[in-house]
Amino acid sequence: MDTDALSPLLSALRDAVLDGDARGAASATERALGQGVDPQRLVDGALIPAMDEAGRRFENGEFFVPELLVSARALKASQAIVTPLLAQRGGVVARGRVAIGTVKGDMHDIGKNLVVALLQGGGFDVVDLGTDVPPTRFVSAVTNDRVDIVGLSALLTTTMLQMKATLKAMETAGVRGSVKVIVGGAPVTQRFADEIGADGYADNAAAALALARRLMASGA
Ligand code: B12
Repeated sequence: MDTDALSPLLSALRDAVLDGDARGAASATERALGQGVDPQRLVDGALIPAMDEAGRRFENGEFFVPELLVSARALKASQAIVTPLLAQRGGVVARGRVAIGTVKGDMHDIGKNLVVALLQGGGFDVVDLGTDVPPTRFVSAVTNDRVDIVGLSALLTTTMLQMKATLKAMETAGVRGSVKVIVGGAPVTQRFADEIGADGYADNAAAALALARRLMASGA
């Protein structure tokens, strides 16, 4: 489909998310998929730009938390349709096992859910620990779920510090050496990842999948 034909479909989805219109977002998603638009294109061309715009409006005082919430709910109505399609792309052979969650004190999960979908789509077996995950829960995922990689997500500058606390808890429990730890989320940087001693950082879901594959190839 050429870009001209695609853009009204993407705009309709983006606008429905920004209007907090969950039904509209679901039907715009179905309509675009019905016309052959790739699900990843819907994520990159409509869902992520919608959340960026919601964030911009929040910063400018045009949106408050209730507006952010309804936009996030509308986005999730689309994500519920798109995620299984992205996750289906994987092969049947698991490439490795990843436990991933949003760190303690942090409820943001839209980006983490995208990472989950792409990892599943890339053939990884994923244990999704959800949001507000305390360090002890990440530790028990390593001991009980036999994971190769632990993924930590944080969207707040305050909760980023929980990443460091989680790595420390893994060290104290004696399990840090048995897994690779990857980190991400809007405020996280490669520099921060290096500072806290994480094994990898990625700034988007596709890069997170590439990173997880690299780590597995290097013997995670
Ligand atoms: C939606 C949203 C919310 C929703 C969240 C709904 C949900 N279920 O997720 C709600 C309304 C609940 C919310 C609440 C709050 N929010 Co908010 N929120 C946002 C917003 C607009 C979008 C976030 C988002 O979903 N982005 C889209 C996704 C796709 O991007 P992403 O998360 O970065 O993920 C990608 C990458 O980072 C990476 N990635 C993510 N995780 C991981 C993990 C790994 C392992 C890897 C490798 C990669 C990776 O891949 C992802 C996919 O490409 C942002 C602004 C923004 N533009 O970021 C503010 C923002 C994050 N929120 C903010 C704030 C302040 C809050 C509140 C404190 C507001 C309040 N006063 O109550 C609360 C905190 C609640 C809490 N305890 O968590 C601030 C944070 C400021 C800061 N510097 O800390 C922001 C930046 C808004 C702003 N500009 O001020 N929020």
